[in-house]
Amino acid sequence: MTNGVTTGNATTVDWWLIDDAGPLASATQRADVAVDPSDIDTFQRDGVARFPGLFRDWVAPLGAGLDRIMANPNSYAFPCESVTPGEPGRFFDCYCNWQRVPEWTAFVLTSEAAALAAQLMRSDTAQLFHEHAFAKEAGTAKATPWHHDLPYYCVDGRQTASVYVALDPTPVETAVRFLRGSHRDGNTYVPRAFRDGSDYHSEDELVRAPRDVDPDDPDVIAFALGPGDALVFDFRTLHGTTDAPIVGRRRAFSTRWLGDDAHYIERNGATSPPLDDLGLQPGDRMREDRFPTLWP
Ligand SMILES: O=C(O)CCC(=O)C(=O)O
Repeated sequence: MTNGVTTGNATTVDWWLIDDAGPLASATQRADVAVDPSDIDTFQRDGVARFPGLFRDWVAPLGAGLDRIMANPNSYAFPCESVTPGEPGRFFDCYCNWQRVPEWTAFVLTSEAAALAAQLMRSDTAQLFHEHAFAKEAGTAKATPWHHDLPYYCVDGRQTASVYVALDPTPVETAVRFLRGSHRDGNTYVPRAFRDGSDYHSEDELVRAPRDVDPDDPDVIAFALGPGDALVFDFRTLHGTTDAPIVGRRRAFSTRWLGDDAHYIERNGATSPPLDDLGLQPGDRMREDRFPTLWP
């Protein structure tokens, strides 16, 4: 335990507050957005694309929800503190709370995120997998280890997207960096714990994720972000940060989206979130009651 919070994303509260999210999805409407074809090409080619200011109006409500969780983490699903005793700052993350935080429920059910993800994935549909929020407080000098998201999940597919919304001004030095084109390298990398960078135990044939990526590699890209700017990246795109100390706060709210070809997969190792009770067979589409299709 650190600060009274279980280390590693364990949870004592039930993720599912809503038995069947389908009716809620049908009763609500998502905002549309016209994505420029050049941004779709960028996302497909580089594995990441940027949308300045798109979610400016959501910054205050999304941030208020995250601050409530950070003040009372054990009442929410999968809280995690990744700064170890003696290290400066606070590196907090949590996921699977969109049903518990009304502002986040409103975001997934009404914002442009679903339409944006669908178009970038070149998918007819966008199905919500879950959300993941991050906060690094001033002075935190803990790198986010290089990783890609797909092998943390019990899903596979080539049409996936994370819509990552910056909630604070984020200078390029402390922003998430991406290895451009790595979503197309054919590798699946071993997931890593954020707390100490250690590899997850897995019986699958996975490649060890890079411990660091050459900062002078022209394919390492990062963007200074303002509140409400979004980065959208493929679950297969490698990303991480340096250990440059955080100035001010650096919070972000990410929603994870599944496209037409995404499906359930059984992994021979831990997944995050741990979803081994879904009653699905490999190849099945994820359950609509838990993971509602929100686009179209
Ligand atoms: O904000 C960060 O440092 C990490 C973000 C991340 O790894 C993700 O959204 O998948």
